[in-house]
Amino acid sequence: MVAHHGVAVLVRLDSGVERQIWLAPRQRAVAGDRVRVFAGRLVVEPAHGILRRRDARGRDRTIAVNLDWLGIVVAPEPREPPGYIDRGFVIARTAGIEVDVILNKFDLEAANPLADRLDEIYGDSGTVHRVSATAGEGIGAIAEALSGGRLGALVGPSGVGKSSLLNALVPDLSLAVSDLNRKSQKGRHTTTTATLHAVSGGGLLLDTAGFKDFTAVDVDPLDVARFFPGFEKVVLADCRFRDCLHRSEPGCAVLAAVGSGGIPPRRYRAYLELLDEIGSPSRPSSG
Ligand SMILES: Nc1nc2c(ncn2[C@@H]2O[C@H](COP(=O)(O)OP(=O)(O)OP(=O)(O)O)[C@@H](O)[C@H]2O)c(=O)[nH]1
Ligand SMILES: [Mg+2]
Ligand SMILES: [Zn+2]
Repeated sequence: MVAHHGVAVLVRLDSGVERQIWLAPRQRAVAGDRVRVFAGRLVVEPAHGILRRRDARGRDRTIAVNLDWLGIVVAPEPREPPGYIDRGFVIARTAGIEVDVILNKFDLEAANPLADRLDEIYGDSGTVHRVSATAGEGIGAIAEALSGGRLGALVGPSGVGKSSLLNALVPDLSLAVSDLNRKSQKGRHTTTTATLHAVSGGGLLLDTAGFKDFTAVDVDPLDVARFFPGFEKVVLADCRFRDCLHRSEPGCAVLAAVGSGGIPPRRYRAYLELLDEIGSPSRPSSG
């Protein structure tokens, strides 16, 4: 399924032709769903790689399904909220989705030091792509990450350039793009609905509406302990307890790595913050 239009959805048939199909009452479908069309009706097949988040109002939202890959897009301007990338990694990995970080607007001067910092933090967890949608630099690597018919999505705060990247990747595509708000330097929530596009090399890539609250759904503390980015250096099997949360357990390999400088204290503090938040899901999100 390619796009959602409220009471109807746009479906791409095997022939490549796109067709609008009415949804049955209470029927649900999201971009990325594999569907069959039978007598003018939609049959939605079971999905894997389900990416969800909780929005500022506490509602659970499905961003996309059947994802093999997630590109978390950030930029020197506007900067993402603290912990955004960490949450993205944990949420996606828990759902079995591979993650890369995409630093867009690499043409801006502030991008260089930011790229080095991102590499330092996330270099062991995924690729940190340095790209510029407007200069057309580095974007081929995004298509490559999807080669072999993989399905991916770009997510990130409003204004980092997700739609601009798709426009650069897909010939003849002209998704709406807007300048940042001059006062706040934030995005304007230009994209309001996810859309799916074929990129060169055979992959499929979703543009999504920007959001700042990447709050986890279906993630428990043990998922955070397993999937927090940067803990790959530590062999988690080395923790004495299989369900170690790396707080104060004896024989914890993560604590040992923090002690010996293998994991920076800042990263460990970020981990504890996310762990506390996941452990108390009733706390209202600050948005
Ligand atoms: N300098 C620079 N500006 C860029 C680049 N890519 C995008 N922009 C600008 O960033 C602004 C926002 O781009 P969009 O593509 O609309 O951002 P988005 O992430 O799709 O935003 P939402 O749809 O609101 O989530 C526009 O003014 C773009 O021209 C880039 O590589 N370099
Ligand atoms: Mg957009
Ligand atoms: Zn441990």
